[in-house]
Amino acid sequence: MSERIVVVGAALVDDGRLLAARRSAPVELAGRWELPGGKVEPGETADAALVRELREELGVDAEVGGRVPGEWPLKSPYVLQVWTARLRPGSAAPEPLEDHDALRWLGPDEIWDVDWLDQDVPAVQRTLAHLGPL
Ligand code: 9L3
Ligand code: MG
Repeated sequence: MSERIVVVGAALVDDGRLLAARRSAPVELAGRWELPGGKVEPGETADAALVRELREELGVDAEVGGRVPGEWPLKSPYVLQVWTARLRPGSAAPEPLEDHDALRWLGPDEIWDVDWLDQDVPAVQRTLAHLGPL
């Protein structure tokens, strides 16, 4: 009943920029920006889920680093956790293959130029504090 389901989001950093993805679905979230990712499936580890989600959503081959401390409530029963990630050498460039209709690589001065989902705002703040200079 009170089981929570973890949604993993990627702080995917490349060349000093953070990837933001604009959701195209569901309609109440469409147009808002997020750290890409999704639900951890039963029996799956968080980092395996993130690698899978980034492959499915963006077509990339990613390597997951460490977890950003903290957890942010989403619509019950979901909670958001964030992990750092990088593109593996030879990975394709990210493309919005499902659930997104635009991607942006945000430089340090551009992080707040996009309309992040409400729940992603504190997660992005904590991520930046955790990472230090991009
Ligand atoms: N969500 C919020 N911020 C994020 C992510 C990856 C997801 N950075 C929310 C949106 C959905 C739910 O979590 O309500 C499940 O995400 P998905 O599986 O639809 O990506
Ligand atoms: Mg998703």
